[in-house]
Amino acid sequence: MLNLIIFGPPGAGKGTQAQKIAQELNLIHLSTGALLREEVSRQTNIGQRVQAIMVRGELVDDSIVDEIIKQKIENGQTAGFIFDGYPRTLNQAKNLDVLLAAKALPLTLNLEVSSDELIKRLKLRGQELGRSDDNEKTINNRLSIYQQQTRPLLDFYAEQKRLISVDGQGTIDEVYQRLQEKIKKIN
Ligand code: B4P
Repeated sequence: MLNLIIFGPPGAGKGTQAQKIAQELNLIHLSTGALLREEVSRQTNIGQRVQAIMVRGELVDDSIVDEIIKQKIENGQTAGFIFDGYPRTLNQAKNLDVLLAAKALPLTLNLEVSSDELIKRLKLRGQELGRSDDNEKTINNRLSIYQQQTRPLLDFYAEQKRLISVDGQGTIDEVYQRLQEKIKKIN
C-alpha cells in the first residue's frame, strides 16, 4: 500500500496535482477542502457549522476533519490514498499516523511556491470560479494561518525522513513531471 500527502500553502497546486497522481497510481484522492465544500453545499449539520469558518479562511476544528478522514479510510478498499489539504495541524498529522499505522505511514510531497505566485493563482481562481474564500482579504488570512499552524508540519515529517520537497512553480505539467520522478524512486 502507498499513502501520500500532497502538502503546501493555499494555491500551491495540491488539488491540481493530487488528481493527476491519484489517476496514475490508482489511489483514492481525499481532499478535505472539497469534502467540506460538499457539506456546505448540501447544508448538512457539518456544513452549517463550518461555512462561516471557511469563508473567513480559518481552519475547521480538528475533530470534524479527523472524523471525515477516519470514515473515508475505513470505507476505502484501495491500493492507497493521496491526502490533499489534510493534515493541516500537528494534531491532524498525529491522528493520520494512528489511522494508517496498521497499513502504511504516509510520505509527504511538499510543493514549494513563492507568496507572490500563490496570491496570483488564488486571485485568478477567484475571478474564474468565484470561490468565496479566494478574495484578497481571505487569501492573506489563509496564507498567514498556513505559516502559523500548517508549515510547522514540515519539521515533523522531515525529522522522520518522510518529506520530499519539489519546486511547485512552472506549468502544471512541469510540476507533475518533477513529482513523478520523486514518486518513481519511492515505488
Ligand atoms: P482547500 O480546498 O484545501 O484549499 P487550497 O489550500 O486553496 O487548495 P486547493 O487544492 O484548492 O488549491 P490548489 O493549490 O490546487 O481548503 C479550503 C478551506 O477548507 C480551508 O481554508 C479551510 O477552511 C478548510 N479546510 C480544508 N482542509 C482542512 C483541514 N484539514 N483542517 C481544517 N480546515 C480545513 O490550486 C490553486 C489554484 O492554482 C487553482 O486555480 C489551480 O488551477 C492553480 N494552479 C495549480 N497549479 C498551477 C500551476 N503550476 N501554475 C499555475 N496555476 C496553477
